[in-house]
Order: sequence, then C-alpha cells, then structure tokens
Amino acid sequence: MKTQKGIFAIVFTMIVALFTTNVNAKPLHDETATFKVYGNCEMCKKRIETALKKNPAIKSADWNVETKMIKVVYDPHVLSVDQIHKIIADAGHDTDKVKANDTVYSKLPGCCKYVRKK
Ligand SMILES: [Cu+2]
Repeated sequence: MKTQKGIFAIVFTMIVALFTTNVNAKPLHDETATFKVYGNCEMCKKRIETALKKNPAIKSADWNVETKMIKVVYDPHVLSVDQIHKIIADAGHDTDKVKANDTVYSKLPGCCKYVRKK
C-alpha cells in the first residue's frame, strides 16, 4: 500500500507539471492594431470605443479625433483584426478595410456624418 501511495504521488506530480507546462507554453500576449477609422467628433469617439469595449477580448480602444487613427489592444487568440474592423463598421463607422452599412450610417447624428470615400 505504501508503494501504491508513492506511485500515486509521483504520477500526480507529473500531471501537475504537465498542466503547468502547457499553460506556460500558450502565448498569452495581447496584440495592438492601429488603423484609420472615419468619424468627426467626440461623439464618434465614444460610439466607436464603446462598441469595441463591449467585447471582452478587447483590452483597450483609443480613437484619436484629430488623426482618425484607432489603437486597439486585443487578445489575438479570440479575435482577429478583421473582426475588429467589422465591430466598428457595425457601429456606423467606415474603416480603411470595412465599409459601414448605408442604413447604419444614415442613422448617425448629423454632426457624426463623416465624408465617405466614393
Ligand atoms: Cu460624431
């Protein structure tokens, strides 16, 4: 019985070690994406950032009213850059990759109706 206990302890230790190694091997780094998002004002900033921050895989989102550039910190294991563009477009804002739906765009307040690319 003593030997059995000993073997169990060794196996248990090995399982714990294996599990810990797997967790450590998984890259957990967040990534940062920077790209252009069309918009005009502080209201646009709030709309864009709020839409993004609803997603738990997005750690931070900061849109610059002057440069129209957004900086998004996200978990690349859960979300792709294309999906981030899609979230912004769904909120009514064109990005340099994805265009917002015309209906969603038309519902934006007047001050937020940015000039769209043809
Ligand atoms: Cu606006």
